[in-house]
Amino acid sequence: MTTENSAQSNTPAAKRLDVVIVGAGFGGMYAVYKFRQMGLNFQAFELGGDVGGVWYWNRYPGARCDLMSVDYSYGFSEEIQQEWTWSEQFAAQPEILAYANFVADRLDLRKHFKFNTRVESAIWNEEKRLWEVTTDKGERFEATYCVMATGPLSVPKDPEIPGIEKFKGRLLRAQKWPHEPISFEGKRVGLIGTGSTGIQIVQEVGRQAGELFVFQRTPSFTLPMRNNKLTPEYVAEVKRNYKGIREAARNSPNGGVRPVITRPFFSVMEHQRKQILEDTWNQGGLAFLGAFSDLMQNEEANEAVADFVRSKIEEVVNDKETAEALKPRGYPIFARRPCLDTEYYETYNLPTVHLVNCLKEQIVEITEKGVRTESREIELDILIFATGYDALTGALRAFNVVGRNGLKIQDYWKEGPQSFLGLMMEGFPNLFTTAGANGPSALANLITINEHDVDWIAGVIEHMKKNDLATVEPKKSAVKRWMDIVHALATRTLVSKAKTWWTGTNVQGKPHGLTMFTGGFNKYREHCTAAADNGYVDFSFEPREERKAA
Ligand code: NA7
Repeated sequence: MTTENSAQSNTPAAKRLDVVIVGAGFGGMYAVYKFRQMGLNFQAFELGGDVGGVWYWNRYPGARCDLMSVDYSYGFSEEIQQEWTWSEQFAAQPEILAYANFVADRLDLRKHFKFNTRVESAIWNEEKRLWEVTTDKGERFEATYCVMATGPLSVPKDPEIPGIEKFKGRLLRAQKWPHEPISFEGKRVGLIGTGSTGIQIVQEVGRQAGELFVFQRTPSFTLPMRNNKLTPEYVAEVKRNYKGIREAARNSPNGGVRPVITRPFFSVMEHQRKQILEDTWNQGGLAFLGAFSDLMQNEEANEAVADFVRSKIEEVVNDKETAEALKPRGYPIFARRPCLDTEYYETYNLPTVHLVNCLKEQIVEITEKGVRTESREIELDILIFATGYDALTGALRAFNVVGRNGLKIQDYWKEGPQSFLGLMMEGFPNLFTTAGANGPSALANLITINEHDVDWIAGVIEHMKKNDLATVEPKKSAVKRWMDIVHALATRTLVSKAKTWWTGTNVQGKPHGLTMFTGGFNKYREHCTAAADNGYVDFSFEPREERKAA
């Protein structure tokens, strides 16, 4: 056995922990709470200055969650759900961040985090059977377990356009928005990207800016959100019924209380289909999403619904050419994350809002003054990037995670992410991911998933403590079986047919393919429960004693 030799070098001695937690989003916050309840010795880290994860960083105007607030909140604490009151059906970023802060204060979580701290590496020490973790502050830790609550959307991606550094105006990134208010009044503003983020920005900035130029490459389908202020009567009903609401969420495919319909599109007559689409469109986005059961399997049904949405765009947008450019074509509706908007298409009727169709007029470069397309240079005071993320795998690949025998995560994931249940990887003992890339992840309610995953991880740690086990990792066969399930399900859905961050096609050089579990959160939960209830037979454990004797 080697001994700690830090005395010989100037490196500070590593602090010994049970668990290192990375991330102060909803996963990391709950992990801190849970592990404290379990009496574990842990330290949590966060690059941002406070709690909230993606909601800490994403402060752009219009940022809002497209899941209902009563869903997109913790269910583990009756006190918290009774004490906190949402003001809107779909909460905006400031309210979600206020909620994260409320939880952190109420449960006194902040003291467990080192904020403004980047974890640089996590390297498995085979001899000591623990993770050696270093930070950008030069600190060193040794932990039995690592919990990576690093989130699916935490590594921003700039557009691959030359000249970004030349721009002399103000460059803003939606995913790392400044904390101070930004005035767009009288300004010429450019926005690149029309995913959920870009759409939310257009609605707000389009009404404030002197002029807004929206650079759109692929149009997204977006549905009316029809947000509501919550009445005291409704809030009282929800609070009385939270138990049932959470139970329903845990047993639903989305991890939330979206309508689940068993009615296939062609099971009803044409005039009835049209009426259902009209009615659900008028009710708002979530109802429309749940109108029919087979839209992600039946291409013909999907195309009919896409046509319906295109006809709505035509009804709203006055300028024919703009309306045509805004109509998404060439990929199934809902294969890119459907956005929920508030008068997005109406914004294009303002004389100050201009759509630049990059499919016809490609961006060539970013210049000192603005954006040069194939046909003109558009001068700008402010340029906003809403160009998305190196999603799902970006955060873990961004730092040095090295498992057994020097196995780097970048190599293990060379062909795309693989794991058992999105929770653990072979060769990376005692390392867990929450809302991992092979779970339901971005396809379901991330708070529900995070709570579930932390509880499951806590179960494994309890099991190991009880049985005096030192290490756990999934068997190769289990990883293979899970990835076969994930891939088989992926072939059954039209989701794979669009180029999106869901399939990794938005980042150059990234392996392509749908690697999230598309079977629904409820099914995912069943798989995870079975993997524990069967005595963890899909995992290899090393007993503590064996090594002592060796
Ligand atoms: P998305 O959905 O990945 O959208 C990014 C957008 O940026 C998308 O419209 C891209 O067009 C566009 N983009 C990227 N690079 C370029 C270049 N070079 N030129 C023009 N347009 C470009 O990210 P979001 O932040 O909107 O949403 C991510 C998730 O956050 C969302 O799904 C919710 O879950 C919350 P492209 O499609 O590549 O043609």
